[in-house]
Amino acid sequence: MLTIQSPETQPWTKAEFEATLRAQHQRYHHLHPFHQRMNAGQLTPQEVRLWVLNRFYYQRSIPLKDAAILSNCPDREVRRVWIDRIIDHDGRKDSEGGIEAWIRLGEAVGLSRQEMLDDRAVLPGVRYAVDAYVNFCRTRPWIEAIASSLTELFGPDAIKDRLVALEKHYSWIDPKGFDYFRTRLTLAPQDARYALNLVLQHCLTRESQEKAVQALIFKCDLLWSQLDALARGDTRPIGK
Ligand code: AHQ
Repeated sequence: MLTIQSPETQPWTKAEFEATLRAQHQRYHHLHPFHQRMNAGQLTPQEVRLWVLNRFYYQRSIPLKDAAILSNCPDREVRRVWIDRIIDHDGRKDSEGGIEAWIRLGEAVGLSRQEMLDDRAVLPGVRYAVDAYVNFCRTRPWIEAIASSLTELFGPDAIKDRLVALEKHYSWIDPKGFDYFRTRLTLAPQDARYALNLVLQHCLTRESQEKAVQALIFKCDLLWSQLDALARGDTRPIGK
């Protein structure tokens, strides 16, 4: 029997689907007032340290969410590629990895390694956003979790602008501390391209396409809410 699909249920073409994913750029955290203030050189050293310390909780959670995606993904070809993301952050014998590079960023802004690794300093709003991301990747189908990583379509331009601003306005920070961002400028576009192709290739029904877009919106919102918490600062009666 011929089933006529209505415009609301008909799958998007690949071009329409990709355009809908890329349209979420308008929700990306480069537009958040905190990042806008950072790029304008208006953050105090204390605000920079708060950002570096709290973003570190996000960075060191990335391998956990990527390992969750691996554990849910039955496709060996995908796992063989995706596993590199864990190594990019955790490092291995011959490479320090992004987590170590972020600790060096912490030291460059005046935080000790011990402070960076002290979970108690993480703001509640940051912790809950990051933990929500890890749990999303643990509990949702692997392709939806991969779709949530597509914020990296927007990352490189934001990091490029940030790097220029940090070097221009924050001369009190040793620029070697920014090595992490320089590495992302190479890795993020590769990661985003691979993830986008997987999502376009696997989400062929309108329902799966819309779930992929919702996963990307969810991720934009969690990145946004981290910065909302940072903009408010530590309002707890007892800091740790
Ligand atoms: O440094 C970042 C990073 O390693 C990742 C992994 C990726 C993912 O899998 O969700 N997202 C991401 C991001 C990183 N840096 C953020 C920034 O603004 O510095 C951007 C963030 C992202 O866009 O998701």
